[in-house]
Amino acid sequence: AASALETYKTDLIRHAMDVDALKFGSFTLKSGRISPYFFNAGLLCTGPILSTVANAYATTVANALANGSIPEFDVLFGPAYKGIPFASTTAVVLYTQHNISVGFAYDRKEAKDHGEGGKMVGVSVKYKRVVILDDVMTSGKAVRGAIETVTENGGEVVGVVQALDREEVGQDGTSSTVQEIERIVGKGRVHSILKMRDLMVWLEQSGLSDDLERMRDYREKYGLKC
Ligand code: OMP
Repeated sequence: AASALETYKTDLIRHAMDVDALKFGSFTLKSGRISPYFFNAGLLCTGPILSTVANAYATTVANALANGSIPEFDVLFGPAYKGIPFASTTAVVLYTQHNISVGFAYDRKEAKDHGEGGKMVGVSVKYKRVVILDDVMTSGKAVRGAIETVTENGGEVVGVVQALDREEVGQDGTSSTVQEIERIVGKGRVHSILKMRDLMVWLEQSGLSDDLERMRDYREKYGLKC
């Protein structure tokens, strides 16, 4: 049998299931892939759930810093829109629970043509080491956009932390999305709270064998070959 998941992971899965942020069924993804599960991070929106999510992100960031897989950094960047509350609450928890002090920044989807101008809000990323905090990565299109935004504004992306790694093959169809993104930001620098395999462990331990079977089929088709 698979080994038990850490508490911060099962907490997140349970909370996400409670509010339908994590669903099993049949869903068409942005990439056109038909998936047996969908993770809608936008529904993780109560105080208790945000607290669980921010704790889980902060634990993931702190672990990655502690084992040296991401270097010390200056700014947490939350891409609009869903990344914004996650990055801000994670910056708070990094400070209060882990004594790690970082800035927080996000972008607008539409540039303002007067006043503050530009797309960026929050602390400046210029000449700064930046970690991107995002919800979920499938083909990597969304996260590539976030990397571009930070780079165009003079920042250096030194890490990416996502809530869920769907562990799928990327745009070139051979390597994984994570490998493709690590070619841009550096090897070992893409992290996630949960991976698809964690959801499969959870389904197995919960006796949900039909869903598990559909997850296996999907993984066979679009998953990492390892
Ligand atoms: P890629 O841009 O293909 O990596 O897909 C990631 C984006 O798809 C996320 O930022 C979401 O907007 C959306 N998505 C989810 O939110 N949850 C999923 O489980 C799957 C997707 C998706 O469409 O692939």
